[in-house]
Amino acid sequence: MRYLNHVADKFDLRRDIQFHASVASAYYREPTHHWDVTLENGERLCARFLVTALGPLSAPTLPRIPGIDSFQGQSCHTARWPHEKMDFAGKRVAVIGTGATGIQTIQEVAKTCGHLTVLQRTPNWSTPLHDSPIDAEEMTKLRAGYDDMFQRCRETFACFLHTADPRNTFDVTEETRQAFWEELYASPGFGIWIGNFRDILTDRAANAAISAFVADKIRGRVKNQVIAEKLIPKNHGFGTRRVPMETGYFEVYNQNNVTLVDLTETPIERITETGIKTRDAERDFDIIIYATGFDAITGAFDRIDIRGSNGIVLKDRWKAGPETYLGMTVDGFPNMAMLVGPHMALGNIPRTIAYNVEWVANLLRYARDHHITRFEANSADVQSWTAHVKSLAEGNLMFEVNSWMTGINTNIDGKNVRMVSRYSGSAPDWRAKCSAVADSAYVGMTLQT
Ligand code: NA7
Repeated sequence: MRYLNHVADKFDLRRDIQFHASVASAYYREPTHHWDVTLENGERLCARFLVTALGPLSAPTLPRIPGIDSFQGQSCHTARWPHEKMDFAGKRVAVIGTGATGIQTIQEVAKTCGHLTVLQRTPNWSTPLHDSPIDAEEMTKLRAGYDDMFQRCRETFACFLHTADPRNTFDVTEETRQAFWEELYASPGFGIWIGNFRDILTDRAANAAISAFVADKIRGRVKNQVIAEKLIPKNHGFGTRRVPMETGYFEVYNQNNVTLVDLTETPIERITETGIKTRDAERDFDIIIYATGFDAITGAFDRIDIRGSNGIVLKDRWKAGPETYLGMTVDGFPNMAMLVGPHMALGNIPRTIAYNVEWVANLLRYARDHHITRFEANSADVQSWTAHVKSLAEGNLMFEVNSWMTGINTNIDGKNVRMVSRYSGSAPDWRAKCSAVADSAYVGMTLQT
C-alpha cells in the first residue's frame, strides 16, 4: 500500500483517477463509435475507447452456506480485510479455505489466537517460501542488479527469475533427482514450482515423483500422521494448482490450539449466530475468516453489464469460456482493450502487465495518429487465437484439475465446467506474437476512420 501510494504521488497520478467509482455498465454505441459507461452511483461517462484493468483475482466469492448473514461475531473475506487491525489474542477463530490466501492467514492467526479451527475441503501442495529480512548490504547488491533482473524476467518463460530446468525428471539418477529437489525445497521463492525439471507438469510419472517428494516433507513436519495425511492432496498432483508458499504452515498443526476439520468427512451444514455447524459438531467462534477465493479471470467482467455492438452481452459471449484476440481484444466489442484479461500470459503479472500496457497504449496512440475511430478484432482471428490458446493447454496437467485457473468456482452458478482462460505458452512467445500484430498495422483487426 505504501509503495502504491508512493508511485501515485511520484508520478502525480491521483488527478487522473476517480476513486470509489464502481462501474455498473458499459454499452458500446455503434453510430458514434463510443462507449457509454454508467457508475453504480448513476454518474455517466462517455469515451471513444474503453480499457479494462479489472484484475484476474478481484471478484471475491463467499461460500454458499446457509445462515452466513446470521453470524453475530466478526467475519470477513480475506480480500475484504478490515483496515483496522484485527486482534486475535484469546479469540476463537475459524478459517474456511486452504488456498494460497488461507495458508498465509492460518500461519499468522495461529501465532496469537486463543484457538484456531481450519475448515479444509481440499488440501494444497504448499512449499516453504524462505523469505527473510534484507539487510542494507544485500539491498545495495540487489539494487545494482535491477537491470539484469528485469532482463532475465523478460527472457524467462513466465517472467520470473526462476525458469524450468532443461532436464527431464528421469534424465538423471535417483540420487541427483533427490539432491536437486532437496536444494529447491530449501531455496526461497517459486523455484520448486517454476524452476523444477521441465516435465513435472506434463509427464504423469514425473509429477507423481515430485508429489511423493513433497508428501514426505509434509509427513516429516506434521507430528500426527493422521493429520499429515489429511494435509496431503490426493486429487491433484504437485504444481497443477498455484503452489501456495508457506512459512511454518505445517507446524501449525502441531500446536494444541489448532484443530483441522476435514470438510469431506463432515461438511458445513450452516453458519449459526454463534459459529459453524458441521455434520458432526457445532462450534462457537468469535471470528470467521472466509479465505474462499475468487471468481477468477472472467469474474470481474461478469459483474459489469458490458454490451458490445448489436447489444451482445460479454458475459453471454464468454459463457462457454473466453474468446479473445491476443488476450487483449474481443470481436463484437469494438474499441475495447483489456489489461490482464483472459488468454494473456499471466506468470509474473507485474512484469507481463508492463508489456500489456505498452501494447494497448501503442494501439491507442496509433488510433489517435491515424484518426481511427473504431477498431475491432476479426472474428476469424479471435477463433484462431482462442484455438491456439486451447492447443497450448493440451497435455498440461494444470488444465486437468479443478482450480481458479481452470475457471472452477463452486460458489457461482455456471462456473462448474473447466475452461482454458489463460495462455500457457511462454511470455516471450506471447509478446513476439503481439508485437508482430502491432508491427503489421494490426493484422487480424479492422481499423476504421
Ligand atoms: P483459492 O486458491 O481459490 O482457494 C480458495 C479456498 O477456499 C480453497 O481451499 C477452496 O476449496 C475453499 N473453498 C471455496 N469455497 C468453499 C466452500 N464453499 N466450502 C469450503 N471451502 C471452500 O483462493 P486464494 O484466495 O487462496 O488464492 C487465489 C490466488 O490469489 C492464489 O492462487 C494466488 O495466485 C493469489 P476447494 O479447493 O475449492 O475445495
